[in-house]
Amino acid sequence: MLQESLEIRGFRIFKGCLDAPAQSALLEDIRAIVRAAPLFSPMTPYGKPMRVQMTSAGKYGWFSDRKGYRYERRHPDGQPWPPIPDSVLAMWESLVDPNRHPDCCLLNFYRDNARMGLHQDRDEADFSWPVLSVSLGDDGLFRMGNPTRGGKTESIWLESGDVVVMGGEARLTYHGIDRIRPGSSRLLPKGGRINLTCRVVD
Ligand code: MD3
Ligand code: FE
Repeated sequence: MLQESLEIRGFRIFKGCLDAPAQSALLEDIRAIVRAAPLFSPMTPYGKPMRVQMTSAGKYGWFSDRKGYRYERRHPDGQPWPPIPDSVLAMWESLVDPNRHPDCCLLNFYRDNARMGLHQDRDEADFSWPVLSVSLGDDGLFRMGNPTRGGKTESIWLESGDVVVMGGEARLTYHGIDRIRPGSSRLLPKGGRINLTCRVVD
């Protein structure tokens, strides 16, 4: 695991952190999660399904419906979420904190036309904990804004194997994925982009 990083607006970006074998191994762990806890399209509080499909591992999973955004202890099918893979915990231990594990590993899956609008992540109790993100598959155009809505933004392409740590000033920064670049990676046989984020929730 490469640990050289660049920093933009408090986002620590580790380009090419995972090599091809590590990406393939992580993908197998993700397939096991999706078998245990199938992907679903959360409903926004406005009643529209999100374009990104999701599932989670860990004590909590992120969920959304007409009642709002929140963390739940169970998948919508009623089962507890599967455990966070050791490979992911090892990355958290070396890049974030060896003494406190994340409560949730949220898995986002982007098909060709999926995107995620600018938003803040604020359903967690303690924003002093960073969020760790791992990208796999097709490139995604990641946009970073400001701690309040509006203002200038900066974008970078996140590629398969890139890792980002959002702590400090970056933790409450508006961010999103404008689009993916279909066909840019051969990791996923049918294409698409996976992003995994680890969060401390409680
Ligand atoms: C900045 N995911 O799951 S990862 C999300 O690529 C999310 O799927 C995007 O935004 C994705 O909430 C971006 C980078 C990221 C993740 C969480 C953050 C940036 C963040 C939380 C706080 C601040
Ligand atoms: Fe987010």
